[in-house]
Amino acid sequence: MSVVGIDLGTLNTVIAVARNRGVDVITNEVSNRATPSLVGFGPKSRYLGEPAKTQEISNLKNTVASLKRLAGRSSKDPDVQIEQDFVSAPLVDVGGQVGAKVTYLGKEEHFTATQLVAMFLSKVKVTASTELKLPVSDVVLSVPPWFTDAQRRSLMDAADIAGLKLLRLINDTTATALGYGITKLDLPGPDEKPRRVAFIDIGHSNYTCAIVQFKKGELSVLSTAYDRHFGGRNFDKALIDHFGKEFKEKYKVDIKTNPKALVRVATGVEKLKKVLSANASAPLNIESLVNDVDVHSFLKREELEELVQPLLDRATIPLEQALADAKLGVDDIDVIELVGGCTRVPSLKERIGQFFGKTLSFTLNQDEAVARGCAFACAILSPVFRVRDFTVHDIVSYPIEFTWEQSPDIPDEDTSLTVFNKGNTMPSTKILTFYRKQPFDLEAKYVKPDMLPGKTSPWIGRFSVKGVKADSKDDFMICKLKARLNLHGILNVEQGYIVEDVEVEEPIPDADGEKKDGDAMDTDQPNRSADKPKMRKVKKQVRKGELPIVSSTASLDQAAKDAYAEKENLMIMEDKLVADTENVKNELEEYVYSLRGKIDDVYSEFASEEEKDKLKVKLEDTEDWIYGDGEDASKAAYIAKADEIRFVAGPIIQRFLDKQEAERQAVQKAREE
Ligand code: ATP
Ligand code: K
Ligand code: MG
Repeated sequence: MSVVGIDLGTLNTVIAVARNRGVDVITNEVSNRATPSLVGFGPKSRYLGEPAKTQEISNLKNTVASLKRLAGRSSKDPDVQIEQDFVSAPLVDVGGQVGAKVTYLGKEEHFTATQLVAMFLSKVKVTASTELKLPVSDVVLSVPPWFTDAQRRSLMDAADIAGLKLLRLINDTTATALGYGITKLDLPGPDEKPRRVAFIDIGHSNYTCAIVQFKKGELSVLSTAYDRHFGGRNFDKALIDHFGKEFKEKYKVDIKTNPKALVRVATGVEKLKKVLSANASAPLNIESLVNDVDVHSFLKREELEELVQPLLDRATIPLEQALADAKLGVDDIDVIELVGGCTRVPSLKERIGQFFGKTLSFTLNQDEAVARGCAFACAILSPVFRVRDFTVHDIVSYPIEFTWEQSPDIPDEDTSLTVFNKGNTMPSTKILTFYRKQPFDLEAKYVKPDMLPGKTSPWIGRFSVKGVKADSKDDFMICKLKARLNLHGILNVEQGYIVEDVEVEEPIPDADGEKKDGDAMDTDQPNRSADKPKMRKVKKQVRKGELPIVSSTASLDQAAKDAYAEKENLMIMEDKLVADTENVKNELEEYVYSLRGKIDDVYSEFASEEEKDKLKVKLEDTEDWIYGDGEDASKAAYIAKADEIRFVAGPIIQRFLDKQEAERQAVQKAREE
């Protein structure tokens, strides 16, 4: 069993694995350490990851990007409109959630964002298990700290559909902090001043700053702040607009109305942007952009900075917010660690450096820190691994409240309670108490909808508490509900039970006895005595039975999840058949090619002229077939063709092998004598 961490980035996904020696990043089928976070659809199969990127430009309408940013979002959310600018396939409503409309196997299909993420994760699973030569199940997946309950549940469902066991969804800056802390041997001891680090991650679409406090063996997130729409793609967009205008004037080509040209410019400007991070100026040259028109241009770094001025002006807002939330000043921060591809941009480094008045630190691998942290988190949780103990205290991103209908029997009862506040420790459990004579419902929601991404509904879930009734004396049942914001950052009412107040007798503890039961504080003064323990009467709440709870949340129900998983498995089989067919076809081609080379060479003396002619005709026919009618044949058809050739070539090859064997034996015999 393997231990895998996945940084599902907006642009690239990085997979890391924990091994006994430490954590390594896995390379994919084309030896890249990052895989494009893309899924595409074709007439015969899907394209997942690298092939989706290779096919992208000729398959724009059927290629979906921004997977994680779509997951768990409503199609009506204005944020989805923003995403559509970065996704070439049309986004549509699929049963309330956003999804993509594509043509797959020649048919129009609508897939939900959850399904699309599941498809990509299926590929991640194959990439990891191919490289590790082990089955992959246990994984930890990163998410931005601002992900809501619905977004998190969508990713959890996706992992489930892909057949992965998600041990934890971890906030990405927390993963980075874990990777930083767990490898440091010089963290402050319990009585020393803790080390405070600002982790700043600016990626393709998202900017997060987390202030984290370290002591030996533990980390505590003090605050996280973010700009949800700040990253490399905003730089790219500004550059595309700039060159789009320029090319329209200079070359009379309009990239806005030509999707392929637009993608080629997008690829060009991303490269140019990277060159400008290391150089004062850079060229942009694209051949035959539209109708054989070659375009040439050039940009200085200052010009880029002017183009993204509005963005740069926002660059320190998350930093101010993070410090304010942590109630700290810049001087309280000991180290500023930068990760994410976009922190390579000099103007951003400059602004962040100026803000803190300190040298910035780049000791983590900017592209791999999140994935590595996820692998450490997975190792901590996995039973197959022993790692150094390291405790992670994360925090709640948005305040959460429960609301309920007033009990007809308790007229002055409150009808809502904020149970988790922003900045509270996560995971966290709260026990709620209700006095009721009948079943009742609770609803959980985010207290401040304005804090949520886009126009996210604040609703989290409805929890129906069953089995409540008046007791034998027509009194209330005392109902206790266990609400938990769990390791993944989602809210559940995990358990319900009833308690009764009863009087019990218990020994009176010694005056210097350490333990007194909290519930029993209001009892008689303890009586001191040297010999046998004196008893006292205390009122205690004893558990009297379970209360069934029926939950409805943004998670898919089991039947829907099973149906998606079944569909996913069918698509995997379809992809596999296409890949196998392609392999068998390639083998046939190679077989023809190699026999043609050998028939007048090493096999020549083992075949009669008639046999040679027959084989040559067969090879030629087969080749014609492969490039003609057999271009797109079935796996079985390719195998049958190979068998036909083998029927003719087999005896010849056998004679050749027999001769080789005879020679080998002769040599051996000569040696033995
Ligand atoms: P996110 O974290 O927002 O979900 P991600 O994790 O996929 O996205 P990263 O891989 O951290 O993003 O960063 C990718 C971005 O960094 C891209 O926009 C890329 O163009 C940009 N980038 C990478 N290298 C450089 C560079 N040298 N100079 C400028 N930008 C760069
Ligand atoms: K990444
Ligand atoms: Mg990232």
